[in-house]
Amino acid sequence: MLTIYSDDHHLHHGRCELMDGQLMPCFEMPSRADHILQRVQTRELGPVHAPQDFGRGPIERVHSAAYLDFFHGAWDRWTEHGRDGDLLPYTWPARTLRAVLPTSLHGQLGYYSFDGGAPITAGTWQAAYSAAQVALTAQAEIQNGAHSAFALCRPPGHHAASDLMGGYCYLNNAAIAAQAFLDQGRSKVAILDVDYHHGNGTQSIFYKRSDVLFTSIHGHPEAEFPFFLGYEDELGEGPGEGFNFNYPLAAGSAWDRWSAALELACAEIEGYDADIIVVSLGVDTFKNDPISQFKLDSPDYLRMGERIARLGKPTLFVMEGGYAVEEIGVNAVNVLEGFEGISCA
Ligand code: SP5
Ligand code: ZN
Repeated sequence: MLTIYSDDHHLHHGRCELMDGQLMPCFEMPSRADHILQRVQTRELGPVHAPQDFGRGPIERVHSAAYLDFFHGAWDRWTEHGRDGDLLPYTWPARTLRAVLPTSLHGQLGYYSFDGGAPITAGTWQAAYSAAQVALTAQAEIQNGAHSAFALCRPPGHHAASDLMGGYCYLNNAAIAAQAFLDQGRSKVAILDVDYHHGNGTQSIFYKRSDVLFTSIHGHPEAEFPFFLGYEDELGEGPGEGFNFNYPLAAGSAWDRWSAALELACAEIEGYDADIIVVSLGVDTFKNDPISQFKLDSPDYLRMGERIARLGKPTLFVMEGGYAVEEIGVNAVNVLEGFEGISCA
């Protein structure tokens, strides 16, 4: 399997995130992607290519131009204020307030974000832009006939909505790739989001549409980030009704319960008869993940990849979360090796 990777991810290295009521060192760090790349190479998964640059056009198919302009310019506005540390939002237009766009940097950052987990640093825009190009380049490979490809991107994307950052995410790499497939003539894309957290951004982008089926298996939002989306009764809206499926699971869920949910998601994907599958590949379902509560073990990721392969469709894997840095390479690449039918424990 071909991997697309850019070193630009190193340009994004946040110092702190606001998590569980405290400022904590960022869990989403550059060494995550470094470990995955290393594993891709030691397992000889296949060639590793740099991304092409498709420009801002395909990103604007998913994100609003106003949001992209804000994100692109935010760091310079921050340094013009004489600041140089990470920029974090702190006030959001929650219930009873108005979703107006203020003129102030902090007002605008609140408007364009939903949590304090996505710091903007000097290199965040470039890293996120390159991550989107990584996803688009892997997408183009499949569009040109490959059966599968791996977009090894960071920062991740599935929490980012059309004009919202949060949850370590700025640009929704998987959604951008899914939209590119449609724009290049495919008519049905199924997204399978296996990250531990609900892919609220991806869900919201496609919620009213039937050309993208969204399925997600995740920690129950009653008890887990992002709390405010990802419930079972969210089935899509208008023309999108019946094209959104959430499988929230309790803390402590291991492969038995997780794989039962995967069967349900796969049944929906099979019924939908997608042209293409995009997997939002988070491995924060791992038993030793520092911020998550599922109990998947490394060999389970082989089974995951095998099951996805049995869907029998061209499949784009887009890297999302996973914070057990030492094991992230083994777990992520196990999914890909399972998909390819190469068994390795
Ligand atoms: C892409 C992705 O995986 N983003 C995840 C963002 C999660 N941010 C909030 C984490 C809250 C963790 N709570 C852990 C409780 C541990 N006792
Ligand atoms: Zn996650």
